[in-house]
Amino acid sequence: MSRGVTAFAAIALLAGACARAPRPATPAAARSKPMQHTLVPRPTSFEPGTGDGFVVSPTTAIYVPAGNEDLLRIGRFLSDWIGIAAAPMPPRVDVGTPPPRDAIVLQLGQIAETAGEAYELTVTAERIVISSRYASGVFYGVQTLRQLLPPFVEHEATRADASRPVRAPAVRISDSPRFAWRAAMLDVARHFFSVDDVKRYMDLMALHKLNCLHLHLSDDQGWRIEIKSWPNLALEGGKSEVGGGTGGFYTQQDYSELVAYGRDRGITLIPEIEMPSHINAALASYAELNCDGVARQRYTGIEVGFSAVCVDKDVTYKFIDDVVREISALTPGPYFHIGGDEVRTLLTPQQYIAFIERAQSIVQANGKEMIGWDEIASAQLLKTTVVQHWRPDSPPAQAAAKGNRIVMSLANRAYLDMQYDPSSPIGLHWAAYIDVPDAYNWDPVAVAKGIPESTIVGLEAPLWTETAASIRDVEWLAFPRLAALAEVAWSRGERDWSEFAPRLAAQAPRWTALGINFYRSPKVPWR
Ligand code: TNX
Repeated sequence: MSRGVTAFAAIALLAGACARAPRPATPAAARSKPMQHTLVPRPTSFEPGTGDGFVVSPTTAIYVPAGNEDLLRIGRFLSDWIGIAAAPMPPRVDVGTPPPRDAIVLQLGQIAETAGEAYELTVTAERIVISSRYASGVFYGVQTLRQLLPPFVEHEATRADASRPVRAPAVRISDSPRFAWRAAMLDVARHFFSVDDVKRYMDLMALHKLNCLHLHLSDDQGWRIEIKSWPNLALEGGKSEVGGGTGGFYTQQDYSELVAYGRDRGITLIPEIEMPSHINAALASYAELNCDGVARQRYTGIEVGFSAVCVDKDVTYKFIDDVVREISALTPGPYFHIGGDEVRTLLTPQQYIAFIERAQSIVQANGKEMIGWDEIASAQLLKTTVVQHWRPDSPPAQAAAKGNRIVMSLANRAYLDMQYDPSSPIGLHWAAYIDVPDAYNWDPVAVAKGIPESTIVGLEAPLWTETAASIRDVEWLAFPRLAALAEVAWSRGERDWSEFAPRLAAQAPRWTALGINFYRSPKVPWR
């Protein structure tokens, strides 16, 4: 392996891939064969091999190329995931030459598909081989391999049972994503979620090949990240949350830990500081940010759109510049999300537009590309700015006309905080009830009605947490819908609920082994 390829591969995984990888060609033809596998998201091609497949034995080792830190780390992940399911010790990770049998080989090299996250996976009785041009593709090949192995492998307490073979079926898989932007959003402002909670969410995202986590770090109810030049934002603004709980915030070190955790799992972090509205927590922390110089009361309700920064004060832009600068310095990913939605009071359309353009300059000056909710499309946008389309009733025409990249997050399809049906004990329903088929049966390009496919870079599934107070609540809202949306984002070709539903149902034992609190929707034929 040449050094050049190795270095490039490292960058590809480190930077994460959302919206950076080349766009794949038009979808391959749909296949409507009977279910051959239970993989979610569905891979591009799956050809069953002959024989019984590969059995992980006490002597099986995982081989990675010498001198490649990314593949070494991925090999160690795989070893941890297999754990003690087949032997008293997890499989050894080796940088030597792989033997002809009893080996799981992770390698970089030429494969037919050029997209950054593409991989090939071959399982025979002798070996398992995962190949990709980049470490990010190897990582996804390993996620697929996890799903080929028995679900009990995922669970520490149930897997040390030598009577059950750890077998992967004989197969040849070739796979690559349809969209480079496959994101989830977690609102840590309405309720605060610990570093461990966010890591847990990233683990579950990675299993489903999602590659971007947008953290909604501030809102009326709370400010969740330490800003050294404005310490009260976190110390005061971090103290509240919906319902009156104690809130919390991430220190800069916590945030960096999340960045690194995501990077190792192919997930780019996108920080969002919401402005010019949804900003009460900051207005409660610093009196000078208010036009009247009087600090606001903390807010723990769930109404939206009542707060706004004082657009006429210089200190407002100093504040924004400091916040964007400090967070950008901790964020290797290329994006900074400024919110920009639901400015219901205080600002005229002209003031709003002027504010967005000024915020955009600040983000640009700090070396990042701006993202905003779709309202920002009324402003003059830089070519690099990304528009996140959430309002369900209209296609993102304004953004498309300007040629900006669009991420689809339709509230009536992709909002994980919507109730499944009227019996859901948590969740909102202002946009829709979204049962699992509703999350699955849509196409981000088709719903954009005539907007060129090339402007739609992918999708994001936001999870607002007005009604979700714990990671158990988050999991219940996210699963199974996040898996359905992951397939919408990853899989090419036509999709059909009746083909997907049994595959989705087959995830239940693995999710149970992982301890996921998922919703057993009556629409899914759980076994
Ligand atoms: C709309 S979507 C919001 C959020 C709420 C969410 C609840 C968007 C850009 N704004 O502030 O939390 O609805 O579903």
